[in-house]
Amino acid sequence: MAMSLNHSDFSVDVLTLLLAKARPLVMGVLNVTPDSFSDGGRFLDPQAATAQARRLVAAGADILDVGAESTRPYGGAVRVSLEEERARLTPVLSDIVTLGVPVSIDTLKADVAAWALDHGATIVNDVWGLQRDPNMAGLVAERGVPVIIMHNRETADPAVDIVAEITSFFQRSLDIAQRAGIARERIVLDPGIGFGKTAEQSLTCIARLDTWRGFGRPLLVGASRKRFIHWIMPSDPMERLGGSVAAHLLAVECGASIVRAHDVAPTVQALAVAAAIRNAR
Ligand code: HH2
Repeated sequence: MAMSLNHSDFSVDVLTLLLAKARPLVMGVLNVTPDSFSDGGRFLDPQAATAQARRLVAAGADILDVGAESTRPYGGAVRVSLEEERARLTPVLSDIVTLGVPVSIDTLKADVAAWALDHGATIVNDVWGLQRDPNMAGLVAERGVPVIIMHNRETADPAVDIVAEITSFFQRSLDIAQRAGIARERIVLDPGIGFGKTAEQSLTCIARLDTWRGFGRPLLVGASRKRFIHWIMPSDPMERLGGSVAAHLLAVECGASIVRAHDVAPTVQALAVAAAIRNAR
């Protein structure tokens, strides 16, 4: 039976929330950026950002993932200074941490993560899996917070065996985590859909997700509005809702415990219907 949790429970153990809810979690995306690939500029204004956060929570988001620097691998996301990233987050973070769901900070910088943890975020989302900023692992260990380790690479190479590459990347990140003193039960693994991957490799990541169940950690998939959908059926980012929902449903079938979505209401509804059909079997 589901029980209610407050956001401090989540910092104890990601599995606590998963077990308590007994269903996949939906992480709602909040981009306080001018240049995110699908919604850049829409939520740069603090009022628009907090209103969007409220909508995401009302729609059923279990976690809010806030980012102030686009991670867009191709198409030239502008690198943002520490000061600028913090300035974008400052008017938003203190408000969204009061909404009753845990907030994760999506950043490449340990200094930004530390600042966000000081201001109420309780999860670190590192799209370089502890392998970019040398201070990230130490920070996560010291604060004892959950961390999302996402696979990434600079460029896509169709010749790469993406499943094997992600497996060794995860192993390397887990070794870094262990050496830093991060408890294994604080870790979530994410194959990083669209990051340094061809469209086919992104599809493979979802189809072969069960490969990484062997690490014994919850798996997160963020397929929302990503380019592989356009590769299957040409569409602008804002027109990829059907593909995003389909990808997340299949990801859950293949073992994902958390999906990262811009469009929370349809994702929550689709997951609930899929679960109900599964239960009726
Ligand atoms: N995808 C994006 C950003 N952060 N974090 C995790 N763990 N997994 C993902 O798949 C992931 C992520 C890209 O999406 P978005 O935040 O909308 O775009 P941008 O990075 O351009 O702001």
